[in-house]
Amino acid sequence: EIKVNMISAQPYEYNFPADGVALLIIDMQRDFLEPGGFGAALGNDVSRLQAIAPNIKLLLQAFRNYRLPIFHTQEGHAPDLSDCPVSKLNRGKSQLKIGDVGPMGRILILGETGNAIVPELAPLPGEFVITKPGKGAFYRTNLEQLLQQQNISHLMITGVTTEVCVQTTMREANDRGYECLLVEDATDSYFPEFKQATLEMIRAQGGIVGWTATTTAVLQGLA
Ligand code: TIU
Repeated sequence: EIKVNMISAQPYEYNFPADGVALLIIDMQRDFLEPGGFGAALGNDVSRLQAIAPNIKLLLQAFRNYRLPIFHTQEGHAPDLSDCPVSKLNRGKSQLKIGDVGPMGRILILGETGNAIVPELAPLPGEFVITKPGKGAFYRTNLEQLLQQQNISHLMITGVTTEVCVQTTMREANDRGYECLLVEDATDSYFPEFKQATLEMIRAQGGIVGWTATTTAVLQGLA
């Protein structure tokens, strides 16, 4: 008999099968959280994003303790930029473009210092790491195939930034039939008002894209 767990969430309670849930951590890489990376190159104050790392760490530890599947993603491009559309390369007015050399190595290039996941959330062996060229984690990746192989139907989503890679990924997952919950205090944006708007638009209309809940509520529901 499969245990069904319940989380106190918005717009209403979120039920998930204990053997069908995965943690998805989006792009908690130095590029977006530390000075000198892609986020800073786009003109953002990156300091506010670091505050969510302790909550993601709590979720990571819980999923590790319960031996539940964990997926980390990293946004980045091949060194020859063959997977980067010209439109993305040219976008914006920043001095440093994708592929240029910055203080943490080449901007948004796989394997560079800035591309690494922050040390406190570093993946362990056995956890999945998905590198992705786009904002959504399903575009040009094997994420859907891996989720199907693991019989995962429910996703707890965390990471940065709420209205860009997190929201794109959650919408992609929702269209593919996954029941998604965005953890409110384990995601953030450079723009607090965009984060708030994203939470509201996800759970509006009876949960048109999914659910939101706090880290505490998720940890209680997992127990
Ligand atoms: N710029 C911004 O807010 N985000 C990104 O470019 N990528 C992710 O959200 N990971």
